[in-house]
Amino acid sequence: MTELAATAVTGGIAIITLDNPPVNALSAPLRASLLRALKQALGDTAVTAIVLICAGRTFIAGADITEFGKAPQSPSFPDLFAAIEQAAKPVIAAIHGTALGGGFELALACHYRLAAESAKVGLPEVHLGLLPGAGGTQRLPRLVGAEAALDIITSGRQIGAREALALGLVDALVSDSNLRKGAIAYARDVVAQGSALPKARDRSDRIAADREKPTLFSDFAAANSRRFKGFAAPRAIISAVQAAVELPFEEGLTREAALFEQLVASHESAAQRHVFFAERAAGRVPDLPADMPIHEIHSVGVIGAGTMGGGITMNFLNAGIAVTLVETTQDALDRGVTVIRRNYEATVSKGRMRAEQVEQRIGLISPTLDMAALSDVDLVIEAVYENIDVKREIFGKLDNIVKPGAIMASNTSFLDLNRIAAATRRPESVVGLHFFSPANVMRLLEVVRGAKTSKPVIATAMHLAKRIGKVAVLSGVCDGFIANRLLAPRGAQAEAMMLEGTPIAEIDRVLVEYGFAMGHFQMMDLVGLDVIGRDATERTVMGDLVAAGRLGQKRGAGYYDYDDKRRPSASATTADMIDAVANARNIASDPTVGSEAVLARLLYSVVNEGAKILDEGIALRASDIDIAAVLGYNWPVYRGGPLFWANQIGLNRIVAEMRELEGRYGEAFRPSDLLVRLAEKGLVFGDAA
Ligand code: T1G
Repeated sequence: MTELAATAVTGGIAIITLDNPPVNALSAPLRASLLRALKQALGDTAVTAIVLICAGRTFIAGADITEFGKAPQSPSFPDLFAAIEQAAKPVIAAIHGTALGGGFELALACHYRLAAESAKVGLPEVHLGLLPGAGGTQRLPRLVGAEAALDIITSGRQIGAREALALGLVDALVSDSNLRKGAIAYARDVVAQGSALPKARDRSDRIAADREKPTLFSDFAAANSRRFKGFAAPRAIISAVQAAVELPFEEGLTREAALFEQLVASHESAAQRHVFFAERAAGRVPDLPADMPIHEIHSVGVIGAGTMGGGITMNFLNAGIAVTLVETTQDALDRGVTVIRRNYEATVSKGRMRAEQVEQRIGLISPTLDMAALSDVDLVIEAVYENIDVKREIFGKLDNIVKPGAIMASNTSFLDLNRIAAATRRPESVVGLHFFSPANVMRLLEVVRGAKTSKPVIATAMHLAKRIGKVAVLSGVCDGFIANRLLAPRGAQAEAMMLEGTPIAEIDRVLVEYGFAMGHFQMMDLVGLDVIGRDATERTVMGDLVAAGRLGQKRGAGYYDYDDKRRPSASATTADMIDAVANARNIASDPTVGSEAVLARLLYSVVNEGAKILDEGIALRASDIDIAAVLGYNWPVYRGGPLFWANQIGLNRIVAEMRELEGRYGEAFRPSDLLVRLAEKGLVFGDAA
């Protein structure tokens, strides 16, 4: 059996190299192999010190997440880490890439930590609904103090090598190209010094100081209550770090383990682990060979410098890609560039960007009123308003301007991409790139595959998404593609319940209680009712509100009234408008009572739409639909997305309840064929039906 941890001894230094592609996840086989190598080196009298280093692109990136939920396999993390920490010879972690989770926790159990200059360390377990379960909540506070430890663990952020050195997380830095040699030299120096081996667990100075701050933990919890709302892991992390300050090390480890076991068994963590893998699965397109040639994208054109065009442009500027920005008037062009500049300046003021980067990025824009300037770009993204004739006219012109092989993309959010492609002589080069507002923030990018879009163009779009920090989900052509189509029923049901007499504040409260950042009507007010402007075929409350100038939060009144702090409150005017529209449309009063009943109306309709999107082949897989909801509509990540959530409820129960709802509310609740097939076979979304 090839050992995943191989040892080479040079000049008395044992270098144990871990090699478990792609990210050296600390799987059970790797833990076992490492323990064998460690014991062998400790028993070898020729060995005076031990270096742990990794092959490939990164140090250990954490426990093997695929092992969660399975029977634990030895050696356990605590056993392996105790063997390292209690070793009689110096053990030095040589870190490159990203030492994360259990990987960084292993480094904390080592006596010394060396980092390559480009390395990063972190404890991102919180993003999986977990906490560092291998001593991280106990060792880290002893090195950096409770406050820094709470920030690092609850944020899950990656810390660059220089900051790690300053914090005392690593002991020295070496150049990227010199990590192995630097670690050997460092080991030799450690041996030569012959001093006692430092153990993080023995450090008490930092936590002694923390014991003098009795409200440290309650203050931290209170200061972050909004950010942590609905999430179990942050609260558990606070408890674990508090145990590090208040309990002896071993008791703190026991406390940490108990909290970890609770989290790893929770629905929330299962949902967040599902999202982790779903994000990565979304980038895989079955019918695209792995070696599919892609177009090199060195320059981009964006047509339209409005809200979407500006946000789209920023994605490319952030990736260092030049953008030719086209508008029809100088005023619109100037306004577009000004908004981009202001966005960057706001980021600088938050300390998340250096001031000199603003000019660097703005300097990548070539503003122009002349579409002919797009003749040499590799990709053009059209981001003008949603009118099929305007888009077809633009693509007809582009066809005569852009170079052979250039990709022409539309940011359309629901129009028929095939009709847009048909305006050109090269539909194989036309693709949809549907960004979500604000386009420079939302991570979802729907790549819309037209009937004639070529495979290299799809492969290029999927690859480009990752390059600009987006998660691409491939969509077929339909009204609303995936995310907008998926969530439309939630709005329809919310507005139906409103007209039946269910208070809009109750509907919104149920959605916020479920975990959405805000309810349906509050979101409409935030976006602006005039912006949403639907092609209503009949009288609507929104239409009456707009006619009355109640455009939403920006006007201090929409569905809700807003005080000077923009806090929403019930509006008698809106209540009267609801009654007037309900009467005009002969809608009987029949309020939906109870949170569960309101939630079922709102979200079962979404689950049903997701099943249709999947059954029609618009989405490649169930988890893509979950990703579209989580990343496109902020579906609470600890719910895993609509289809993952439906699986947890049980499809049989959903079908039965939908049939009752169908009897009262009709078609929208007729269970889709796929949903019925899965339920009848005792299957779940994600199974082949
Ligand atoms: N376990 C299993 N597979 C993993 C993995 C992991 N920890 N990390 C990544 N992969 C797979 C991933 O699914 C993908 O597979 C491939 O590796 C490349 O990943 C005890 C309990 C390291 C920053 O949360 O953040 O330790 O799709 O596409 O963009 O306290 O992967 O190719 O088949 O993301 O270069 C804590 C998770 C675990 C880190 C690299 N650690 N990973 O990003 O590549 S819990 C994490 C990442 C834990 C301890 C606790 C990123 C990355 P495939 P990728 P990347």
